[in-house]
Amino acid sequence: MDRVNPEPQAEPPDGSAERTDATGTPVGRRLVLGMLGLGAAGVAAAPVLQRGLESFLGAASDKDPTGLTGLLPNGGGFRYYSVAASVPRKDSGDYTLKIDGLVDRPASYSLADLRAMPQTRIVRDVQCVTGWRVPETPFEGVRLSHLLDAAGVRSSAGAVRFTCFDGVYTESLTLDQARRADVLVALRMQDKPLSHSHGGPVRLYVAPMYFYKSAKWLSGITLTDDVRPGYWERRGYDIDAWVGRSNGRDDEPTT
Ligand SMILES: Nc1nc2c(c(=O)[nH]1)N[C@H]1C(S)=C(S)[C@@H](COP(=O)(O)O)O[C@H]1N2
Ligand SMILES: [Mo]
Repeated sequence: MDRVNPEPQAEPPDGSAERTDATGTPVGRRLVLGMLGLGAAGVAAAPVLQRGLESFLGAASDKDPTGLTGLLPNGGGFRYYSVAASVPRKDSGDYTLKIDGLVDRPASYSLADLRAMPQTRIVRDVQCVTGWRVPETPFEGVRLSHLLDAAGVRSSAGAVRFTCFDGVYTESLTLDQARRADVLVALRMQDKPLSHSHGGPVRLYVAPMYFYKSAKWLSGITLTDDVRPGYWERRGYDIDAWVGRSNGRDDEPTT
């Protein structure tokens, strides 16, 4: 039997989608109706319209708790997801990645620093928990384990917390998960530098888990004692988000 998974981007379980605007119209509903009106023309003109819609969403609300930007196409079968209404653009001039918390050597890396480190390329299917999938997508970047080793993780650390320069999104992994060879601090996707909409210049890439673990616009890596649930995990999603084995799929037949 098909299990209907909750759609985090459409209706966060915290009820924030039910906010109303000044006229009493639920904000989420109003935006959905507006966007449906775009039809085929909206899809064809997506790259341009997307920016317009992002600023429209930004005007409608400070943040975008409805996550409706997730309905926007992002090219090549991807959807654009951001829980923040607008995200600053960063490039080699102003990007920094900090590592701190329970480490002996806190560090701050520029994009050039990260590019100078050994790069690993991984090709897997991207899988969003809401059902869409993009087969065989190459990601390339620095193994997270490399950065953890450089920082000198203290024995009291048990987890890693990730923060983003959108100012809202967070993610987390256990230390064991974070040390896996298929977890990257990614600088490239589909053999190109990561674009802004895909979380550039640097995003997390957690190959064996649903794509919500792959935090975009990564700016901070903090070693903590225990796992701190991330943005979607505080809203009901599994922390251990193994593809095919989490978020309600654990009890399904494995045949
Ligand atoms: N900072 C940030 N990272 C995020 C998200 C987000 O809203 N903000 N959404 C997650 C989800 S649910 C998915 S499916 C992917 C979408 O990545 P894409 O926009 O490159 O398709 O990013 C993940 N990382
Ligand atoms: Mo997702």
